[in-house]
Amino acid sequence: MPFAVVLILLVVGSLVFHVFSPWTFTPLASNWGMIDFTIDITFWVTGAVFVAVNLFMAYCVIKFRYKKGARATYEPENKKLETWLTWLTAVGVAAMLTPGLFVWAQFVDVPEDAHEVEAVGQQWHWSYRYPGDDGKFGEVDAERISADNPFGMDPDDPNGQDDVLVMHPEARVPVNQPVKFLLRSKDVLHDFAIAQFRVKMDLVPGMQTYLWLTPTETGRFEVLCEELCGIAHHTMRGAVVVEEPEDFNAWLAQQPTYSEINARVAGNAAMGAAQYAVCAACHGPQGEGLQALNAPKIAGQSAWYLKRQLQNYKSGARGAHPDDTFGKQMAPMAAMLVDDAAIDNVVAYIQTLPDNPPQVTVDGNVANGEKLYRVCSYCHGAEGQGIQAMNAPRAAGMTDWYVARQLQNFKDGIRGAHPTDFYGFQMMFMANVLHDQQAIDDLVAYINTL
Ligand code: HEC
Ligand code: HEC
Ligand SMILES: [Cu+2]
Repeated sequence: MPFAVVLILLVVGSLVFHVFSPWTFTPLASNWGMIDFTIDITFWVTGAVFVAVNLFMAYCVIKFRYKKGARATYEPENKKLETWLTWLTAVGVAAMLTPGLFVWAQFVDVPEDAHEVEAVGQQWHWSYRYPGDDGKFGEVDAERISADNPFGMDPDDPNGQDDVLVMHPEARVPVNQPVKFLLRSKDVLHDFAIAQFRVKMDLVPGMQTYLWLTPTETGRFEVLCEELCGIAHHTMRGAVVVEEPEDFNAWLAQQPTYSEINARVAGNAAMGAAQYAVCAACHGPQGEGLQALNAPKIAGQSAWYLKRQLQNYKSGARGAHPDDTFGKQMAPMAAMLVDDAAIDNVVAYIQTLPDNPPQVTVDGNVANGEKLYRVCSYCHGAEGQGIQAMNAPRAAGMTDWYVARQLQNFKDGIRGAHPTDFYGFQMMFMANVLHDQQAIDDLVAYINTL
């Protein structure tokens, strides 16, 4: 009897939960209402079967429970019942599968007027490419991928010169126009998914896959990598911003093309030296860092990372959190660098500064720190040297008290929580594996040995 009650409660509980659950679908923002319809049918069919089977089981448990002296009769065949069950099952399965076939037929049939965006996945972030004014993508080849050519573009292909390269994980598309996402992976399997659009597709190294949709709402929608196998795919967050065509065109026009990126002049260290005079007050004349002023060592840090941080401080992606006491001191300094050329120049100057080892100020259990560092090494390198392809900066040989504070800031959401701080966001997930101050100290003590 208690078992029958449990079965009935299970059914009632599941139904109540389904109706009142806080986990509902995100509002639909694309043309794929058919996919919701398919899922609804599946819910109805499997829900009805679930209720029927479990209630039948409860009924049997009650009806045929042990009675003294009662004997069961053996009745293996029942033609009528079997015919009924076969037909019901066939109808149920067909009801679940048929709409899926219709949706799939539409899913692989891309409208002629769809414009194209390429989404490139790599461990662990997204970047995007638009075909430019000629509407044609240039040739790419995985063999050509390098730090200077992250898309593997063919420098001699005329179609590629006007390709627009978006190096960060936020793409934009115009509302109410069909868009085809071409999907390419540089390394392992990834999966491009946007909940509000109801679409997802795997990225397979060595081949190009695609999906298409027509966004019907403006807004910012999160891109998730829904690949399960491998570490850190959950940190591969990005976004697709859907906006009015005018806004989209204005944005696209501002993005650099492949040939513009190639034509960029390197920063001028001599001009940067003048700008650095201000920085020296806090970061020290040699960029060695001054703990008394909470300013870290920046000499010896990679140029790409310094540039991105200065841009983040300027745009408010970093240093704008109300509790970010030290970031707030830095943000107005970055604002003094008027344009990208000024940033390039000062960074070029910082690259000329000597890379002296800083004083060690943090100690902890190195053996424990080594264990904790294992996961970090995927992105920051076994020697803590930093890996540009992972967007992860150098951590070894930098000011240790600053590294410790950043980990705490990531943990507390003081750094990395801004919606356009794409890479800081990733670190926020990672810092959460460090449970307390002791873990941070142990880890930093280990980094000090690298
Ligand atoms: C008023 C003091 C001050 C001045 C002047 C200053 N900074 Fe900073 N800077 C800081 C502090 C404090 C931090 C650390 C912020 C934190 O802890 O989050 C910082 C952080 C940075 C970082 C981030 C380093 C990292 O590893 O993430 C960079 C890059 C940087 N500063 C460059 C500069 C440059 C270039 C200039 C000159 C244009 C400059 N700073 C001027 C105080 C200053
Ligand atoms: C999935 C890749 C990934 C992993 C794993 C990872 N990081 Fe990071 N880390 C990053 C990225 C990307 C950044 C740069 C964030 C930015 O641009 O603001 C970063 C930034 C940092 C910074 C800030 C450096 C500075 O100069 O401000 C520290 C400190 C850091 N990571 C430490 C760690 C530690 C310790 C671990 C292991 C617990 C770890 N990271 C694991 C990707 C990763
Ligand atoms: Cu992934």
